Amino acid sequence: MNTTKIGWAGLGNMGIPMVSNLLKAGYAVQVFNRTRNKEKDVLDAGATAAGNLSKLGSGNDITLTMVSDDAAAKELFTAPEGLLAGEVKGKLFINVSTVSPETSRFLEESCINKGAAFMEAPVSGSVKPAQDGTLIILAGGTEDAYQKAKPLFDVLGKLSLLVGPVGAGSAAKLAINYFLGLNLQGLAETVLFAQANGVKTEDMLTIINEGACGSGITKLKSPAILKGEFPAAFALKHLAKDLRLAKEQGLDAPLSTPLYESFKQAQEAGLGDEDVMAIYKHLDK
Ligand code: NA7
Repeated sequence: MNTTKIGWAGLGNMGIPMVSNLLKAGYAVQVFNRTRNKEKDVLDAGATAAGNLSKLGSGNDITLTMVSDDAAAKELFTAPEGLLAGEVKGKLFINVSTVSPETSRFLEESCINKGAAFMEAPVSGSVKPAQDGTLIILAGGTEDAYQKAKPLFDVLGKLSLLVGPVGAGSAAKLAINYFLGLNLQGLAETVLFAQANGVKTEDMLTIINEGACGSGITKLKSPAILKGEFPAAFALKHLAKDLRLAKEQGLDAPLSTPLYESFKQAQEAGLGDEDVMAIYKHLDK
């Protein structure tokens, strides 16, 4: 059993497999999720329940957060009964959700004001890499915080990089998710174009995946296109959010606006809770 006490807030699609891996690695993990019944799986796997955020923050050495967006992360940290409400001097907080660099710096300042340390560590990879412990972790913060967090990152991911101070990890995450969006949109448009000209979807996907244009993401998402089923590994609404954040962060490239509009429209059309690859379904009209 590892003696560092770990707290975890946010048990969605990503939080649950990540906590499961920490438990398997021998960490004592205390958890809290807003919708309490979603704690069940990890409690069954050996986690304990904090009951509220304040206890979670003050009762553990390192507390990680994995929630939907900027507003949720801010609320977790700064609500009157939030993570920082109790005595947290000397504790380390790590936000692994994707938020803007500005929100990350706000969270850092909130922690420092309470005598605690903060690190951002958004992850690249969705549910399968989270289950397999093969995420890529894009850390932003001090070397000291990184060294404390590294043993956890080694459990959760296949690679972690300290890319700079708080804000840099979030910027790197927005950049890689822009690239992800371009890939998904490109894959969908390409297959639909071929299909409209009489090429079977299966054949077009084989041409892509067996050639130089094939990649981890095209191979991963091909089965969903073939089945026409898009259960969320990474919900489309989250990528729409990341593309918006990238634009707000200054991304003004020829494809950035149409790409964001495409995912935004797909979300507005009701596909937000399906997988990012449901962009194919949206374009297939
Ligand atoms: P999910 O599966 O949509 O889970 C979102 C989690 O965030 C879930 O635990 C939610 O709690 C929690 N949440 C959302 N809003 C709040 C507020 N306001 N307060 C507390 N908790 C909240 O997302 P994923 O796990 O796939 O992804 C999370 C992050 O990774 C995100 O940054 C993505 O961009 C990538 P609930 O169960 O609804 O009570």
